[in-house]
Amino acid sequence: MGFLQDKKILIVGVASERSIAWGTAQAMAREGAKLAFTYQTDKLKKRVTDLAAKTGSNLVLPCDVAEDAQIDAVFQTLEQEWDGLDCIVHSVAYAPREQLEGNYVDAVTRQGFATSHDISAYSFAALAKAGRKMLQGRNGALITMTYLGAVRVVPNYNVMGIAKASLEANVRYLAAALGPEGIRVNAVSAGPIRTLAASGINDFRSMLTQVEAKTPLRRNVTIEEVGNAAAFLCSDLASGITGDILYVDTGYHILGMA
Ligand code: NAD
Ligand code: 0WE
Repeated sequence: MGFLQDKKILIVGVASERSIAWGTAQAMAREGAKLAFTYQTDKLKKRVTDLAAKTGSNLVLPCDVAEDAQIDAVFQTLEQEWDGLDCIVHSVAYAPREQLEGNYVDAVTRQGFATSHDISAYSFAALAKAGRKMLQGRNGALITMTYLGAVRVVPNYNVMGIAKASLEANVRYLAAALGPEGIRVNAVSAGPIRTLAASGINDFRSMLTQVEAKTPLRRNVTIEEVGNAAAFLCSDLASGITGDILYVDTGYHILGMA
């Protein structure tokens, strides 16, 4: 019996077989969870539906997290399918492309700042708000994905770093607000991984090479490793852990000088 046997879990953020959300879904399915998935746009519907099927799931719903109506519709459907929900996995981030290069002060704009915070940070609270009723009374859990750029300066990460800092504070405020209802809230801080969100980032390859050369384990992390940690945080094995950021980055974040 897996450590998530029969838990009902919503996965938000699968875009491809390289997605961190997909590594998480696979780990959770392996441990016995029943999964539902969302996709951002119609372009991704077939891809997500095909991946969901590999985990035995046919619950695949549209959800652009910029739209409250779409978020509400997800939980309306889930309420008809399931008697409750044990976990929501939020694995979503977006900043307009031009925000993610060059000097932060040159790049940042009011609109770029607002959009990146809306999609990458507020959306986690929005899912918590809409999913709250279904998560109550069953030791529910919320998980999100963050990055070291929230707490250290990483060249070109720019406004995404500020949005991830907001997301990490969101983890703590949500944990305090929902703890009395038995709902735990945590984040996994992953090392760099080549996913769709990383494609088109200048010099991403050299980031991976640098990490490999310097980090304690001398290699990059995988979506399977991030997924295993997320599955643990969702499970009753982590019943005493809330409001925390768990680094799954082959140890890179401990370094002061490499
Ligand atoms: P990915 O491209 O596979 O996933 C990003 C997801 O965000 C996609 O599924 C996309 O559809 C979704 N998304 C973007 N805007 C959305 C919107 N408006 N509504 C709904 N969904 C939306 O890339 P990934 O690397 O797996 O990213 C997942 C999470 O992991 C992100 O929060 C990212 O910041 C975080 N993360 C990534 C890395 C990395 O190096 N890849 C490292 C640490 C943390
Ligand atoms: O969180 C991320 C990336 C999130 C992301 C990626 C894109 C690319 C396409 C957000 N918005 C967009 N917008 C797009 O138009 N990561 C942790 C991966 C990442 O991105 C970087 C990194 C790392 C690491 C950008 C600059 C520097 C380092």
